[in-house]
Amino acid sequence: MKEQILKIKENSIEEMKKCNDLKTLNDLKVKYLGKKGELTLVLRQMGNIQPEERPIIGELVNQVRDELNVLIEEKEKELKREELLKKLETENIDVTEPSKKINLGSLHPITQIINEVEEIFLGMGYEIADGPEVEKAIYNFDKLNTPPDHPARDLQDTFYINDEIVLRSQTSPVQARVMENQKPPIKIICPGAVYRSDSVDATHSPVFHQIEGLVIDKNISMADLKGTLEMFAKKCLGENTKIRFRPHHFPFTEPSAEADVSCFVCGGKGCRVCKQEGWIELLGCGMVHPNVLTNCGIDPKEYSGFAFGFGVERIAMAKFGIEDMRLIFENDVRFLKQF
Ligand code: 2U9
Repeated sequence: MKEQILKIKENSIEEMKKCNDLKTLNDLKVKYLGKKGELTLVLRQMGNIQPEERPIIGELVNQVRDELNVLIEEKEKELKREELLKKLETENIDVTEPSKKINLGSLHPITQIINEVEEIFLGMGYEIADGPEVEKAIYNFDKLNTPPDHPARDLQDTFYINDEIVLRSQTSPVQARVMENQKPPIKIICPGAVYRSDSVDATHSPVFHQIEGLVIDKNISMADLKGTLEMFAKKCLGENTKIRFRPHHFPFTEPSAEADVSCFVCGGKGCRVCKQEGWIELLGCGMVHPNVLTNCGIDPKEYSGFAFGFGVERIAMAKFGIEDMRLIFENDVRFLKQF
């Protein structure tokens, strides 16, 4: 049996020398060392030999198997190296071949407007504040001087989760939360999605975006509000933009106003965008109502402030010439790729 084992070793080494590809090498491994390989079969015949010979034969088989394993491993490394060298010699990469075209996306027009407005106000020293979209009615209405019988609180206008929780109908609750948690001076803008129970049409959507701003400090006056908004309008819509204020009413500001800007398409002469008026309604604003300051833990005798707010979709529609708000939310790539 010893001779048989040594013969197997001799044969396998001989065959391995001739082998020059990985597939044949693997076949050789199976042939000699596999489950039904020649060396394994020798072990199965151990029953036929003298018991005292068994350990000697067993050790010899193990020794031969270890040697073969080492040789196979070395041969494998050698063949792999040869294969790689052959590949490097034969495969050429054409670095001048045009690459596959990658379709780059772009920022959604609403995101573009929000980014642009953020940049302008960051430049004026404002911070950006964020808050929950599912909000307590207390923050969305009560603290903002909007009593339970106010029409804005009607089920027809606001999405209620239950009696106390709503989908925020404005980003003002973010400002109320900041006022509660931060001592003045406060200078923030709050961009984000808001929800109102409106049917979808060319100018309405149950979800839209707002940017609201708030400044609270000592001696803040209507002059600061006007100067800030004029600066903003010029930076956002062009240096020649004019701004005008019309009296208005909001429960959270007193006095309140709506601000219009001279049409940035025709410069005020009258065109399709401004509906021949020369002016475009931009935003709502006012001096923060003393009740709101008190409700949010700020003493109205010591501090005053102004606030403003606008709908991002309306600005995007005017600026990009979009005539139907539904296009903004449908996310049709043919529409979006124009921006
Ligand atoms: C606090 C106090 C006052 C935010 C303001 C407006 C005026 C306003 C609307 C314009 C169109 C929103 O998208 S829209 O429907 N907003 O006119 N918003 S003053 O006033 C605040 C906010 C927070 C604590």
